[in-house]
Amino acid sequence: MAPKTTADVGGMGHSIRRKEDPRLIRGQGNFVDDITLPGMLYMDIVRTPYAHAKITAINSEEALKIPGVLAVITGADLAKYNLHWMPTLMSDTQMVLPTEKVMYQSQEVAAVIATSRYVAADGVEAVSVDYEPLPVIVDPFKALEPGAQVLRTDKKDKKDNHIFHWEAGDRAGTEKALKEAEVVVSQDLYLPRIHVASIETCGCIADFDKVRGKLTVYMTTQAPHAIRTVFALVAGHVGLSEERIRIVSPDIGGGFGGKVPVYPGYVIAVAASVLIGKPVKWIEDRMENLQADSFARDYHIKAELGAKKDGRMTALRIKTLADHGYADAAANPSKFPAGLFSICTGSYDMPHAFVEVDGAYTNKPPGGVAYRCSFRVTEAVHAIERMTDRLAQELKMDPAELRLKNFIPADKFPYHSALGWEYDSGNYQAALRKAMDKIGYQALRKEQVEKRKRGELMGIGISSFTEIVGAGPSKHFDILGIKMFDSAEIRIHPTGKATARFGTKSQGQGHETTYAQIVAEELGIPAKDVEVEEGDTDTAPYGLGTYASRSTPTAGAAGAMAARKIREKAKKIAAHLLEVSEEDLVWEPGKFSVKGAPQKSKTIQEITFAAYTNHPQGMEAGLEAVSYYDPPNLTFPFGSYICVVDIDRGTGEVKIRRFVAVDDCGNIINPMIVEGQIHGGLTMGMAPALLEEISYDEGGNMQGGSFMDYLVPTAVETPKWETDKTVTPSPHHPLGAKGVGESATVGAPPAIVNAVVDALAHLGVRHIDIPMTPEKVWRILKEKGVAE
Ligand code: MCN
Ligand code: CUN
Repeated sequence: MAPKTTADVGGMGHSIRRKEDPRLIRGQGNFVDDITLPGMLYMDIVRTPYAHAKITAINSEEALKIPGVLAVITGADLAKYNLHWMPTLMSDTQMVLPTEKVMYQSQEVAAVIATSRYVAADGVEAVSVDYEPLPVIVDPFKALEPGAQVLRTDKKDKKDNHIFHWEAGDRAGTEKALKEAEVVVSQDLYLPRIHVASIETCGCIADFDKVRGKLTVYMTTQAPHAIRTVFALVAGHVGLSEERIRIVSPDIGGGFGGKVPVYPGYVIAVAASVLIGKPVKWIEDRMENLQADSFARDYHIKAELGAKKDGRMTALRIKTLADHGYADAAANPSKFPAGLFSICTGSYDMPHAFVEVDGAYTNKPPGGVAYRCSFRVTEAVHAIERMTDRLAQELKMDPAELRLKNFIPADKFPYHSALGWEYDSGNYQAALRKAMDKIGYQALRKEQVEKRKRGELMGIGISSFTEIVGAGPSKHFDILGIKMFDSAEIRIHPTGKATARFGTKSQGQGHETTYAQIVAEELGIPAKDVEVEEGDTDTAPYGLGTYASRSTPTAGAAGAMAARKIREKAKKIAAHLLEVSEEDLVWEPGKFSVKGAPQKSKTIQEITFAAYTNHPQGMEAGLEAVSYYDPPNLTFPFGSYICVVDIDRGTGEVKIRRFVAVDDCGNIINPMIVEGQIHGGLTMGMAPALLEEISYDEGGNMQGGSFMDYLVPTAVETPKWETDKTVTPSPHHPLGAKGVGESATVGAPPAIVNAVVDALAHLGVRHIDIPMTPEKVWRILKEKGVAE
């Protein structure tokens, strides 16, 4: 689709350079830790080495002797104000600071407030805590065994470690279809705990102004307004009502879902600032970040897929056990304790499906947070794309052919899935065919046959994923009762420039650029003249924030709708200026002209000036609009990825030789930004497939709590991604756009696993759990007698 606007205007479809980059690449960004306030104090946190223990004493005496240490805050101090527990986004409860026992290794035990960061750290060393260790549960299956020790003793009536049961689909119908299926493949899959490890850790500055009774919190949050509401709900009883709270998210160095929840550190810093009356800064160090927050996945999946002998899929059944750690602090919409996992029928026309998920408590940090996942869609896509390959192997069919046979046909959209979703639009065949052509699929298969004869291990893996992003619609989606919509407010200033504010918050996605392009597209005001603001609750309209690739589907749509309201008013002013009726005007980006007399026209800038200097009698002055957009449906971006791997028989190392990613996110606002999102997402998809994992030993000790053990990919490990696209607009989004930010992370891992399993299939390998580290792969090679 050719852009409607000129390059100077820079509306949709132009790869204009990111407006935020000049400051970010010059080191002139403004992150929380860059902010210094007069009289600011520093907080550091005492953490437990035990995964489960009673606290018998906390001794702060020595710490308080250190010059510069002003206070040591404990759970008992917070309990006086009933602030020692807080609600999680899933309506569970989580400790701010413990009063009785700790539940996971590295949990917060006390906080030291001091005049400098260094003194605060010395204070932490000097606090001594006495613990009485308790038995530890790290295995969610054991947690659910009858007679297992009950972990949440704080909950009066809790008799087990079961958090929730959730299911979707037709249990009986699926059971019957599986019984009648000519082939059934079943597989256990484990998606381990992983951590987003964004460049910037979490942190905040809490600044309570005693005189005005107003709290300002600069914080690393993806959802400033929702956080403000949560703060007001938690601390309203001590006088912090919502109009007196201002949350400011300045520049954020990566969120990836990890910056959605409220972590104890934020709340302690707020309590400290209110109690002491001075600004308090808390910035996590890398180890704290890796050990205590932002954990995703930890899904134990059992999947069964039934089909006819010719490969036609007939039924899917999935049973999952989710390890949530000691509290269900997942960031999901309230009615969806397993997120949007029920997208697990994927891109296939599946007649019957049933899925159930149970959540369990263990002695681990709260899990299920997020990792570029669109609310558990990564897990769902992993399951169905692995199962599809399992089926292909079973039937000795080509996995591409099996997919093409089962895809929802392009003419069946909007498509109603067996698990209750209405897919808005799609053309899965086109995306897969494009990827196959680009990578030269048939030639690669021939090459593989040749290589196998020579004993070389080469594999080709496909993933044809369907994403589900853009929550709302508000009738189904809320967080703690707050409906999920999003917002935009556009003000056009007399000289024709604009300020546009949104309820979302970029953490690196480039909203300052792409939102400006949306305004440019709709009003013809050059994107460079549109200043985009997000993240300050005192100025931005209320919105639910940026996660689940929802910004384009919700706030982006709100931006278009607000701009259209402005255009309506601009039309009235243009009619007045040109002395014609509105019906006689035609719009082209940037100006209204008179039908049949194109030389008679008014530019948007002339109209804007008139809105403040020469507006029609009886019309209000000014040119601005707000839109709160409640999407009628989610958007369903999709794609087909093909990965080629070579496996080193000496080391077990998996080398990604080629990776072709064909994505479809409907109409694109900025192609360069979308490509960047996909590149980053692919690397973040490769990471858990090959490298990243956090596990715990029997004692609840974390393995992988530093960058020595937790392997984040660098440019060295990253292959050259080859991207391409198809464009299937969303029929209900005002710009035809779908979200894209998480597509690649969601779609990539199974393509890589499928490729590795494909390389080893002739040896009888059917499945490998991620991460497929060299050691794990080498052990398989050894077992199969092909290691060199
Ligand atoms: N875009 C576009 N055309 C489309 C769709 C999107 O030009 N059809 C552009 C958007 O305008 C936006 C970007 O692509 O600039 C991503 O848009 P969208 O898919 O709507 O996702 P969000 O803006 O809501 O971003 C959230 C998403 C999520 S949930 C995670 S996790 C993630 C991701 O974005 N975290 C990121 N990408 C990230 N990228 C960076 N640099 N940092 C993070 O923390
Ligand atoms: Cu699931 S990570 Mo993103 O939704 O912020």
